[in-house]
Amino acid sequence: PRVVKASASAEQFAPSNIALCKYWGKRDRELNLPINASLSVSLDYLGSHTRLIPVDGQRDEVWLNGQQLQPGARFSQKVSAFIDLFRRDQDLYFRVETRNNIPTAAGLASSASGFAALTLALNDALALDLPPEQLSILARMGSGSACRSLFTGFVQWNMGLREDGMDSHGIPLARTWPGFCIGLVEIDAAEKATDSRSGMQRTVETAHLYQSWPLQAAADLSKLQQAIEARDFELLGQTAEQNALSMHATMIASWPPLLYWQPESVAAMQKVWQLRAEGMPVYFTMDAGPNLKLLFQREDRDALLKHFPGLETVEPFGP
Ligand code: 2P0
Repeated sequence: PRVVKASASAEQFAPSNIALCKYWGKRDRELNLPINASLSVSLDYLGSHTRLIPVDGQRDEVWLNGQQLQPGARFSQKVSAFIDLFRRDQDLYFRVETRNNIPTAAGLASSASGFAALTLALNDALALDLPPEQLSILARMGSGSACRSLFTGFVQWNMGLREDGMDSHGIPLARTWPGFCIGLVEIDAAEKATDSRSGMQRTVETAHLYQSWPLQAAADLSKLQQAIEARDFELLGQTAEQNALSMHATMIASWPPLLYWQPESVAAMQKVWQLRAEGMPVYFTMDAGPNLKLLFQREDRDALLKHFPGLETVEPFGP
């Protein structure tokens, strides 16, 4: 982007997002260009608030949920490297304060909302005035899935064909779905041992099963588009659940094997299958962590809460 010397404080929010068709595998690791297109739904009020304050020092200060991180911490380095894209060779440093109202690094995509909010805040602090698609491209370079968190509702991330990545960004699918619910089943909020970045790399490099993933993702993407267009909840749920399990199958087939599930994750999946057998249309999706995200409709919320007490529910399109 065009860099302006003057900088000001800024504060922005971006939502987390849950992919219904997952991003798993890169064709370019520097630019975060995906091997497959993905489709997500943004989580309304759940996400990251990021504040930027210019500082006089010679490095950025990164704060996460009220605590200052060591300059060598992984998140701190990712944030500074990302701000380098904006500062280039200028002496322009920030105190970056990020607050997530979702558990950090528990497979609830806090890096997506974090880099999206940081991109929006940098756009303000540096008075860049960039259009949403360009902000989405920049956010993608911080964390791939962040390009989807620039928008609300259903969002598609096209893989793009260009080598420079200028056609690989989020696009909002202007479709609403009142009563569509996402429930967060927290199995374990602890930071995971293998982050998505190295997990997907390992899968691409070592799992023969990964060969089938782009085909699965392409087929699922068109089914999801159809389901959203027709508000066909069963088609949406089935497709999202099969997509998530297919992604996890490629991870399990990697070497060393990559399994994010815990015994409680499997128990929760079996509970969902049992409820479905009893006639309740509820489905799940899972990311690079042990937690489940349930997909269901508002009319089933009370019944579902009996089986998943304390379930945090988000209605991305309202009741
Ligand atoms: C997704 N995930 O589509 C998939 C499903 C995790 C599982 O996008 O290396 O943190 O920063 O581009 O975006 C998480 O991957 O990875 C992710 P990088 P990112 O939501």
